Amino acid sequence: MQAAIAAMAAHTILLSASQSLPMLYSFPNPNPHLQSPFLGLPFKPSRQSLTLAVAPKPLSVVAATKKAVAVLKGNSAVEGVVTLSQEDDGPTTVNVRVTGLTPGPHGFHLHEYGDTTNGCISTGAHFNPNNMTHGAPEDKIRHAGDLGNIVANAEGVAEATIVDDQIPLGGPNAVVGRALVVHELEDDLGKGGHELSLTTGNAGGRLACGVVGLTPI
Ligand SMILES: [Cu+2]
Ligand SMILES: [Zn+2]
Repeated sequence: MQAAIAAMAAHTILLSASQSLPMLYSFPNPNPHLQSPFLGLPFKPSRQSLTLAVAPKPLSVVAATKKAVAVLKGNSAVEGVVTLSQEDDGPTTVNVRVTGLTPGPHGFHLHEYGDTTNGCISTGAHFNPNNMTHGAPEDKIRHAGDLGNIVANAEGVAEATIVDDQIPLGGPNAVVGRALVVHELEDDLGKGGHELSLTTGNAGGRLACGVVGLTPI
């Protein structure tokens, strides 16, 4: 499963969890025999295989799951909860629900600092450990924090599931302690030709933000 997710594009935005689950998790296997460790060969117990079976090896490998959450708030009616989870060194799955938005797309980024001393302004610029210019999540040249847009429906609710490999919850580029920000306007993904396109996507003001913090698994 992890491999299947990792094999997908570096970044996938799916509009809702209910849509995403079948896409992410149903990969029909046309030939279940291929899953056999013996690849269809007749299995004859032998002294060698017996030895292998009892050879000392590390205790069962337990997947290292990390989970985090950000509670988004600001100076307006916009608020939300974002959960992040990562298995081992795989991509991070981000589940987003933000309410109180104007209908339509809103830029959604991981900003550098988890500092909300001066509201969302003090979260700094987009998280950019590789010194790139602003782009779309699927671009090679992008800030690590560029998560594209979330889209609010007529009720002002935006729900999305984002799978991205540049926002790990551990290691040198961990995003824990940084902040997620939802913006007033659509992120032009670096392609709008505005003077801010290559830095912020010209996504306008910061409506709400929240610091990413670890949660129990
Ligand atoms: Cu932003
Ligand atoms: Zn950016």
